[in-house]
Amino acid sequence: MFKHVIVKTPGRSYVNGLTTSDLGAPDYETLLEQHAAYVEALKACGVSVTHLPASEEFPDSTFVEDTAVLTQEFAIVTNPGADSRNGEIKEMELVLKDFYKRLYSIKAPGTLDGGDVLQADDHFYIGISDRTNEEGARQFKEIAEAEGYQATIVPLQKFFHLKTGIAYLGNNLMVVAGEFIDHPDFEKYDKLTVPAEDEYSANCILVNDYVIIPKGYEETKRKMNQAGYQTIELEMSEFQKQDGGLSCLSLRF
Ligand code: CIR
Repeated sequence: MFKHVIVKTPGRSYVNGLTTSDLGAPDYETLLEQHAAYVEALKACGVSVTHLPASEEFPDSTFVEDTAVLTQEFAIVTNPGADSRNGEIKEMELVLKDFYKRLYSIKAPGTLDGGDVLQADDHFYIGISDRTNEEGARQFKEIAEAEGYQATIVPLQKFFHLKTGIAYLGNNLMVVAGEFIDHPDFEKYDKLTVPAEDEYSANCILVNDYVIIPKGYEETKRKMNQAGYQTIELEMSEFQKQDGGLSCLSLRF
């Protein structure tokens, strides 16, 4: 069970953040509404929320997931691979000191974004991407193994972050899209497969009794409901415009 989450309000500078999408400029008022709905959905899942104020100097800092990886026992502060985002970890480290005694960090020349780390029970999968390099992944694996977890490094072919295309729903069930559908590293799991046109819905989060998914993906929702999961749907358009998904907007622990 998750008891806490950390989220961060997007600032006005959000519209100048990093993106590879051609979906147009985000609308700030709509963005704030969508963020507020996200926070309400998390509260409905029964967690307490640490809500950080906006930081205009870091346009992408609402995507808090990239700054840390949290478990019930320890936290790893990352070393984000994008220069404009790297300073986001300072605030997060201070926040995490209030919650964790065992606090690790990824050190240069290693880089790692939290979006590249997926936890499935006692196993971490670490993507190597444009943001996470081999050294960052190696450091993460070493820390995770020393803490008694298994860890597998997964070089990405196309996805931006590992969790852009995969999510774990417990009960041995992986939501998979694109290059992860037939990936040997995920062979042992049952699969909920997301087709290419619905790929954005592969980034979803299990928070206690609910799976939060982006709105507008009926087939993904149907498959989840059929598998026995209750779903909460959220409009995510303004986050998608900046390459962000549901998991990126919170740290859950
Ligand atoms: C970035 O490029 O860093 C942000 N615009 C999007 C980050 C999304 N984070 C994630 O997938 N974990």
